Amino acid sequence: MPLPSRAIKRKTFRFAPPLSPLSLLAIGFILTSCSSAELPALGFPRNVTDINDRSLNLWQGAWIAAFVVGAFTVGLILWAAFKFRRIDDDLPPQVSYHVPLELVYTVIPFLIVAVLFYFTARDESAIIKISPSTVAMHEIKVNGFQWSWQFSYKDANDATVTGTPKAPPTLYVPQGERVRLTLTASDVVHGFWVPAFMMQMQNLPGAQNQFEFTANKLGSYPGRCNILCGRNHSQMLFIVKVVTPVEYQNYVNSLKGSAA
Ligand SMILES: [Cu+2]
Repeated sequence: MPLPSRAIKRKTFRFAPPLSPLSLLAIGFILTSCSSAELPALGFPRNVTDINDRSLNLWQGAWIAAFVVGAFTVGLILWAAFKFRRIDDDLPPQVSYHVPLELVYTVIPFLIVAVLFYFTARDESAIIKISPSTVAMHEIKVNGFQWSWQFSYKDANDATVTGTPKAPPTLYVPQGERVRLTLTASDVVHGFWVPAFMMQMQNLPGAQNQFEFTANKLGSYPGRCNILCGRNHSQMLFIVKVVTPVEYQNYVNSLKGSAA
């Protein structure tokens, strides 16, 4: 059916672009007070542990891929919007079942997912790899319960520190030495999460999960439960304190002393 003909009035207008991507980026950095040294990390906490070191490339690569795909998509949208904008009342050629085109837009997303999957699986399996028993290791058990955490240090003959929602516990780890955490739960599923380490793993009742890390930077890093585990989930806080090996040894000795 032909479209009702009607005169199209061409309005003259000036295209005032909103903020350009570059100026948006600049405003973003000013608002987040991101320095030029931090810029390549794109908000990623660098060098806190060896886990961060490994996942930094994955993080940067994922952002670059997202920027490229985003820019390409916006470019295509703008190109189509301007090139094929309504000029007259004639219908443009109607295309359906364009097999080559449909193959292209099926294969490209598949390739994107495959590449992201490959790099994610490669880094994840390296991060959760457990060292052979010959490697020197500080072993600490991390038990989650409603509503806090228990840290048991093998170095202190399994002396245990138990936190409460009002007095969140502190997990001490030595700088530059390998630490293995064994995660368990007393009641329901909890999630051990230290945002600055870029690492989280679940505490499962009746099962053990493990991961290892070497902390590079001294400091205190907040941690929390990241699995909604019940009413007081939000109070399941803790601190990870990276201290010098000597301070760690003193702490462990003090635990042994108080347990004796
Ligand atoms: Cu929890």
